[in-house]
Amino acid sequence: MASQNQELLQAIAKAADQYPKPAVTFTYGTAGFRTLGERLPSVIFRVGMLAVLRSQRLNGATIGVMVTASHNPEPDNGVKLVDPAGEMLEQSWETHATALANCETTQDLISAYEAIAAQMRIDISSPASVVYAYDTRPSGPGLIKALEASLSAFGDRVKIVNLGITTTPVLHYVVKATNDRSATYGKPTIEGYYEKLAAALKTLIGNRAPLAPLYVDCANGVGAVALEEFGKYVENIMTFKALNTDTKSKGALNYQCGADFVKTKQQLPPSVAEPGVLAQPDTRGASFDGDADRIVYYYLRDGKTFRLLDGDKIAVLAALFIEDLVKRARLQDAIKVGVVQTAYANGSSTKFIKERNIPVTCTATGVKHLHHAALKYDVGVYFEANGHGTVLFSAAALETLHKAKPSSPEEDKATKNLLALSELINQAVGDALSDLLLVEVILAHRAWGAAEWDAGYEDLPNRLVKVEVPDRTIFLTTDAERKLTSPLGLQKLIDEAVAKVEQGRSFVRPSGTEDCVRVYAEASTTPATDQLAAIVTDLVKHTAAAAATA
Ligand code: 16G
Ligand code: MG
Repeated sequence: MASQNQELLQAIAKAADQYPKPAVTFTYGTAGFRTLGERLPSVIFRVGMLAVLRSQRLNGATIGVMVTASHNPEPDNGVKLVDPAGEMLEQSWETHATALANCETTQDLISAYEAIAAQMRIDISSPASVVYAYDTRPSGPGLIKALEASLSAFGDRVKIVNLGITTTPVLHYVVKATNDRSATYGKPTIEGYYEKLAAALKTLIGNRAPLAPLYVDCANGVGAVALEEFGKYVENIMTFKALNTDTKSKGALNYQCGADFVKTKQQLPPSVAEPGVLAQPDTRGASFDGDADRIVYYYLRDGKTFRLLDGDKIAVLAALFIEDLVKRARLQDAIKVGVVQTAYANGSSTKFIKERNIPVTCTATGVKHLHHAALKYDVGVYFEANGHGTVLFSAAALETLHKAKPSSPEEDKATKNLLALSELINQAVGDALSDLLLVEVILAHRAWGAAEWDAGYEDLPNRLVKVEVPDRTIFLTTDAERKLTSPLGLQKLIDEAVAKVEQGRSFVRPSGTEDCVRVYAEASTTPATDQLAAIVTDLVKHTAAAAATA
């Protein structure tokens, strides 16, 4: 075996020589590695090596590799690993990813790789399985070549599946389905996913009238491809009016469109604001982000005023609907619904949910944190305000539903609808497409338009400020990022500023994706919010500058 491993190491080294590391320090952050696409070939090569190790460590379970930079500008790209259950890579492995990515030479790389294998007693010649996909970015195909060069160095020890151009959530689904030994989750293919969603949608819509056509801004990204393909499966039930579907023109991706644009600018993309698009009263639109794992909705109130229906609004809609169904199925003693949010959730949404006796957990920013917290509920509804999210049904909840003995047609129907919802909602990760179907189904069941959905609660005015500081690593948080523990004394000053403002709330956290600190503020009025945001921003700037000169 030793000589076999030597040969393999030589093959890896030879291939790695083709992908030298540029003079850049890489970090596997909240959303994997992300930077200019042209800097990434060596990183992707090494991620391929790590994917194989991870698979080997997990007895050959299939690992996913997704090449995307989501809502970032077109020249950027990124890569992240997907664990066998379709979840984000286990956090302890992020360090290994960072370590491999930063090895300066091939020799260092091979040593670091062997060290990880030795530490975890992994036989590097054992079988592995990797499935990968990429979005529509121009740098994608080149980066995939680097990935393939890495994976093929292992010869036929590694089983490889290339899904081609598809969305992040589709890849997560395929990973989960591939590893599902009971084979109940669905066929492990892109088509399998669409079939599953379409079947669940048909069950849930039943003999209701077809849904109203929906405008979908695809951010000129891979969501356009998914929407077009999926649309064919549900032609009789719903029609999509796809906007921003240009995946070919240079510079179009995420430019003045997409969920991130809408959420951060709090306005319609110019293409959606064109006269006639949302003109009919109560016409809804939705925006995907660049890799279609985020969605926000909107409409024009009274045909004029832009109203955003963000991740918080989706969470509330979903949690209340599911809670209703659980009660109708008379399963409220066995199935507890809970909501997971982050500090960015609008205070009004949290209050609204709590007043309805639904428990709320607050976690740090980033899908993996919300996902893990949601697993603690029988049905865990998790959404970030920015539109990342999904609903997780625990194994116990599914068993309760499968074994339920309904004593009336209404109970039977509610139980079946809950089961269909668990099929409609991506159980691996938030999916803009699956979330869109969830929203549409709920609105159809409630016979609501956007205005009725929006009517539940009124968002508090809020501001998000990006602050560039000399060193963001001095900002340390606790209490799900709601409080600072460092720099010392800053939190007290923020608390004092907040106390002076009606319904005031503000927090400061270092970004996990950019070199900056983010300040969030909300209050009862817009002027008060702006003022609070400005005061806290000043506090942050002064403290950071003082720390830099100290
Ligand atoms: C990443 C996260 C997203 C989070 C954002 C925060 C995933 C897949 N994505 O995009 O959930 O909201 O980072 O960015 O986890 P920030 O740390 O720069 O504020
Ligand atoms: Mg995304």
